[in-house]
Amino acid sequence: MRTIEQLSREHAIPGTIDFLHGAGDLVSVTLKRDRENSLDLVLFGAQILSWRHRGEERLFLSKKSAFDGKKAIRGGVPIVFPQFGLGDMPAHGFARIMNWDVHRTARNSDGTLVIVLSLSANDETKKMWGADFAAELEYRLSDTLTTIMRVKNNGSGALEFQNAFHTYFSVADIAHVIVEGLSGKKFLDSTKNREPGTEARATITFDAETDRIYTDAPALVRIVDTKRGGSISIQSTQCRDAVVWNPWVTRCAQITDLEANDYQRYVCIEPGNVCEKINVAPGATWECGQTITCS
Ligand code: TA6
Repeated sequence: MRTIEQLSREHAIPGTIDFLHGAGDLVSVTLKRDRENSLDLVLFGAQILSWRHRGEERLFLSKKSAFDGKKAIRGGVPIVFPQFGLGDMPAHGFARIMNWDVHRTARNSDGTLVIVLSLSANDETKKMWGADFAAELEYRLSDTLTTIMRVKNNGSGALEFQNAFHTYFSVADIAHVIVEGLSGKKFLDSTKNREPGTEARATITFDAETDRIYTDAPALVRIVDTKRGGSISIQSTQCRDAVVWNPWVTRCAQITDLEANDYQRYVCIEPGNVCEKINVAPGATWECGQTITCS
């Protein structure tokens, strides 16, 4: 892994894209458009930890999260890949617990700040997943936040995986949050062993543990925060599913890196490909993405 000095020399745009020692001494990167609009991420997990949009923090990050470079960080935008949930690999795959490299940074002529991170098959990933892959995450910060994930199959056989952008959106109070766009959609209820159902409500509200995989998800889902005011739109591409997760009281108390009341402070909306695996042919590159807009 390259040092902060090397990364700064090769990729910093001083005062705009800077590399520093972050929480737990993890290598972190700040993309700063101005005093009120910035993005903080760490190379461990290629994980966004903070997005300040017009002076307001838009993401939830647990105060109890470990920043030890081993355990997944609780909050921000964990990247789920190549496995969703439990399975042969660590929970939600290994992308969120590996150190990613910096491929390039840029400040485009329209002021958009860009960082591209990369992770390729190596001895560590091969112990968990035999596949020969090269993954890239491109973050674009303008007045919106865009993430693009690309996965190339460098092997000679099929490459199959699941993925999701597991974004923890900060909300004023979950009891005053409405999620729009999923009415009439089919889902699997993960609190009931993935029992299938169809969303009968016009909008989703929260008064109990919610953990659903919407399997015919639309490209646009909106969070309306009636207490804070305003809304957040999540526009995705090449994501067939969208997970909606809030642990509520009992499940929250069981998650050791959350405080008892943290369930009130976030909702996860997670566009991805969870039910059916993505299949990438040898030599081909697949991509998906999400753009988050606050109003
Ligand atoms: O995406 C929803 C979910 O899979 C939930 O079932 C829930 O447990 C959550 O992710 C958090 O998983 P984690 O492995 O980060 O504790």
